[in-house]
Amino acid sequence: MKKLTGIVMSLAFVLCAVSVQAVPLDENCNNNADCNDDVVYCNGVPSCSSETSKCVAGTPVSCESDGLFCNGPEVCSEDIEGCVSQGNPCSYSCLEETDQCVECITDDNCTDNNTPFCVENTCVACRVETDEDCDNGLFCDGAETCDNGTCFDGEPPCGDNQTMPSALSFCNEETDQCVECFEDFDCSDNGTPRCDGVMCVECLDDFDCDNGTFCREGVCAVQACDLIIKPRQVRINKMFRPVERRFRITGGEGFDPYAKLDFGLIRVRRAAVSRKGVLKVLTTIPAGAIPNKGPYEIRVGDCVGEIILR
Ligand SMILES: [Ca+2]
Ligand SMILES: [Ca+2]
Ligand SMILES: [Ca+2]
Repeated sequence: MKKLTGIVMSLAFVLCAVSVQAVPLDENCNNNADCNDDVVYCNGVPSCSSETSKCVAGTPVSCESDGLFCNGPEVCSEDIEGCVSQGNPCSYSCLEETDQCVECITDDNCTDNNTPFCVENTCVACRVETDEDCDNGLFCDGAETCDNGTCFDGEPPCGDNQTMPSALSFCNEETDQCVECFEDFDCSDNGTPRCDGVMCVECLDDFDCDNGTFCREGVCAVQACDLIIKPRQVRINKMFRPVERRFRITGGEGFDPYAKLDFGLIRVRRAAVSRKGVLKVLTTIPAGAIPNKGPYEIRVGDCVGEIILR
């Protein structure tokens, strides 16, 4: 019995092998199953033509669009034996609304430091009329401006250096200032040979002045005298509110008690001159307005003196 079963199965196998004998294209066939598929999915499955009874090529798989532009066209994939999106069709950014490839959509798409802003899908140096985008942080080469996405250089604010040595033609990048000089060397006028950092002046201190004159604000003053101020010391430590202070002031040769008073940040409220020519001044010292302790200059006309803030 076992033997008979074996024979039957062998026979069935041979019959089967004969029946799957595939038919190539353009050869005679009886039905679709006869026709040989080339195992390529995307070119479709061959079939047996009912008209000619020959095998004909299959219809290539057609993939329907998913309506999205930015994931690329849908195409047949042999790998998955189905349709796939081919991928972003743009080398930069893709705009789904208009089905367009563009340079950028947001600033993040602009990776070149020279054109970091995205304006109307183009990477530009500056946003429309936004001069700050072009500012290179330098004062001395002028203020850069933005025009239609492009930055333009500014005019140097101090002019062309050194063509007009008497004008404020030097530029100080540290203070953002046009200056006449950086050092004495830049001061060509013998009358004002010293540089105070901004201007050429006659003197920086008394040593620059002859004939008993004194240096006052860059000028050697003919009339100069020392003030004698009482009290000489004023306590400002832990001063939380303004305080009144009275001073009695006399001076050396040239002292004029009626001359203009200059107490700087200390406010002069009243001044009077005694019969002996002593200038009496009532002042208010504002709290917190005078930052430094130490000598504090006071002027009466051409005369200068100092009190000591403690
Ligand atoms: Ca095929
Ligand atoms: Ca698509
Ligand atoms: Ca600049």
